[in-house]
Amino acid sequence: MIVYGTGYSPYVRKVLVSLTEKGVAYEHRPVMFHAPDPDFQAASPLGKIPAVEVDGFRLADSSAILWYLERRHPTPALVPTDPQALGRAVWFDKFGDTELFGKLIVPFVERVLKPNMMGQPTDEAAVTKALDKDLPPLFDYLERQISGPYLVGDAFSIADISIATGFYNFHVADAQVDAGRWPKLAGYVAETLARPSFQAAQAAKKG
Ligand SMILES: N[C@@H](CCC(=O)N[C@@H](CS)C(=O)NCC(=O)O)C(=O)O
Repeated sequence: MIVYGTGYSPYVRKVLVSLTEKGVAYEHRPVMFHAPDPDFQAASPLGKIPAVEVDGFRLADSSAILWYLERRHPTPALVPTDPQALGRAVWFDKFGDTELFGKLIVPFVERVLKPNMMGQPTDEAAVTKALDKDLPPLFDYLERQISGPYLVGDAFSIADISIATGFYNFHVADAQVDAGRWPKLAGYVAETLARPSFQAAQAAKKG
């Protein structure tokens, strides 16, 4: 399997973590979004990352890819079968990709992406707004949801992958979850990012 997308992307990381958890070998091509690589363009209709290609089959979108992988390589399962657990796993995948991601990524965009890769100045006020206003209600919610090592049921799942992935970028941007205010979330994030699959994905090529 070929995986397109820089290792900086939280969405690409979802795919790399899933592949490692399932023990599937892959070739990583760390392209930026909208890269003019014809093979990547063919795999990603909107030019977004990630996209994958396997034996001529091409697919974009991290969630679509995770569901494809689940059917193609069912063990270990990353999608629960119990109806309520399944519903919650899909919810956390969606919540992570949409509500959480846009706010969690702000420190990375402002402090890493803009100055180092886009030649633009950091807007530290935007970082302060994310940290002080936008993220606390989401962290409060997650703190209430955590009661063990996994977000859903008694096994690691797509819920954990999709919630934890953006915290790597958060940490790279010198931002931390305040363990005094959100002790369960801080512990959960540290433990999840310490998994070998996340460690391998974090070491993935960035470009
Ligand atoms: N829903 C997509 C979102 C992917 C996405 O937005 N990736 C970003 C990079 S982290 C991207 O390609 N951005 C370029 C764009 O939005 O045009 C997924 O889960 O894969």
